[in-house]
Amino acid sequence: MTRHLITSALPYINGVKHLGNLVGSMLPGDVYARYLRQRGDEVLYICATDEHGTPAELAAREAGQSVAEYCAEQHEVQAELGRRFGLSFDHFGRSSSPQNRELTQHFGKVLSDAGLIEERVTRQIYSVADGRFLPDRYVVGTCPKCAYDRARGDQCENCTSLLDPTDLVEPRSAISGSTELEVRETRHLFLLQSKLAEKIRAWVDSHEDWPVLVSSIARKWLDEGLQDRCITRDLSWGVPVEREGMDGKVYYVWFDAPIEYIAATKEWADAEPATRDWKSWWFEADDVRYVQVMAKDNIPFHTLSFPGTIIGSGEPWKLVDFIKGFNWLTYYGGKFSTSQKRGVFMSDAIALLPADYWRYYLLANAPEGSDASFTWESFAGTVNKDLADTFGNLVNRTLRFTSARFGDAVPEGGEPGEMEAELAEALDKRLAAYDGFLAQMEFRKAMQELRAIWVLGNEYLTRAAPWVAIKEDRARAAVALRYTINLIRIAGVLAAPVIPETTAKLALALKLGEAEQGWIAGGAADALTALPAGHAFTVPEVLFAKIADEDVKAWEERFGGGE
Ligand code: B3M
Ligand code: ZN
Repeated sequence: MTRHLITSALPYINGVKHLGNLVGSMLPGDVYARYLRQRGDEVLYICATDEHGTPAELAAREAGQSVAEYCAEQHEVQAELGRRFGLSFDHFGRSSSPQNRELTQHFGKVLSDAGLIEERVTRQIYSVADGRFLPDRYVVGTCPKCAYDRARGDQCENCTSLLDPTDLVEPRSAISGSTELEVRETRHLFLLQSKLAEKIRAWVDSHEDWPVLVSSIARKWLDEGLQDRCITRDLSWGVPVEREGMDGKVYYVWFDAPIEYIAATKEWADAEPATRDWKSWWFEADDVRYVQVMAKDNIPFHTLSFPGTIIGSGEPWKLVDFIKGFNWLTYYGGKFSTSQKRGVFMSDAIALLPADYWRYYLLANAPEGSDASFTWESFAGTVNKDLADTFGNLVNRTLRFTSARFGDAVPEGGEPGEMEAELAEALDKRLAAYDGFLAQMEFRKAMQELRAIWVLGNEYLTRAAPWVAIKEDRARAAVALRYTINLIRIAGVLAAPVIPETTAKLALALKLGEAEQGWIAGGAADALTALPAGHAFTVPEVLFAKIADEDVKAWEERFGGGE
């Protein structure tokens, strides 16, 4: 049987992630993992914080902490937020782990042994005052094209020209502001991707089922010609390069970060070595289907660089089978920005409302085909219409009415008729579609089907109108309520990967056993009679509170709206 390995792109360590990061990597991975587990499949879902690189160092400095201290603290913050959002990682690791150091150094060595690494001397900007080489983006100065005075050494934000740090007029260090800069020579390792390009292309081409977004980005880079890539940096924070004459150098963060997918699996196994085998998931793992989830800017690293590392190693490490890529979630059409603190961050969101409100909204509006825009109005609209009025209301009005007229158990009596047959038929179609979309990780379409199933329940209930029927035909009312309660169980089971907190409450209210919470496998007709007459329940509290217009206004003001 196939085992499923799932990884979400690793959130960078420099602060709490925003809703765009959540919907672009972690949340969809979680829903997919939950869906497969519920189907009874074996799943390993791995994520970690990405902790190396200059931005981590600078964030630590700004926080007045050592970088190790800073990363340890921020890792805990992100892990806790992940738990509060219900992200069901089997392991949430750290790219600064000893396991990742060991594996990264291993790959560095085997690539070198394979003749795919070359030492080259490069010329880079050195800041005397800071006592360090400056990455291009940390050199700022006046743009030679538009005279913008805060242009970065890699690109001018104002006129978008691509720059070289030496192009800047009056360059200075973005770290200290010092203008005492020199061009110095420094020796680095280059991965000879040009030698791997044909193998990488053949591997990319062998994946016809990849989403267009993913394969088109990979092909564009291949068509432009894969360049050899510098995989080391002059930094102290990172995985040290163990090689003569390379003291004080570390591997580039984008070299070690994907290796952390493997290393985090080892971290997971090392915590319980008697029962867990990390290598079986990664090495000669032909029975594993490996799925990665990420936003589009990460796609080149996962379709070219990391596969290059693996293919180049010549060792039978697992390559990814399917990549789910996302466009951007924007905030009112603009960028969510960690550095500028624009938009809604996971910590803000969870302080306002429970995770399920966000989870459903984000998936229903996932930036799949194109970018999608977050606005407070659309958020409130979706929550109120879909979660409160459609699903929540179906559950509460059905169970409350049943409880009042028949007591706290699935009503007994009567025979199903045409209406119930029609319900089963409609449900069968929706079930198949929903299952198919989740299996293909088409989340927007899946959410449309889920909502359609909730709507189906409401329409059936309105048509069957037990509150009318009960006046003359109590058995007819009993059938309608019995079927609706069963439909509610089905709807809850199907929604569990998406809104797990709510469906757990619902499962408790419906007193469902484990088997009754497993994926709906047989046909709808069977599923609609799974809870027999007499099965006890309790009426749960209102599942979703509505968001008021005042809230929308207040949140727009607090977080910034359309301006
Ligand atoms: N940390 C995502 C980012 O910061 C990056 C993903 C790494 S996945 C190996 O844009
Ligand atoms: Zn410019």
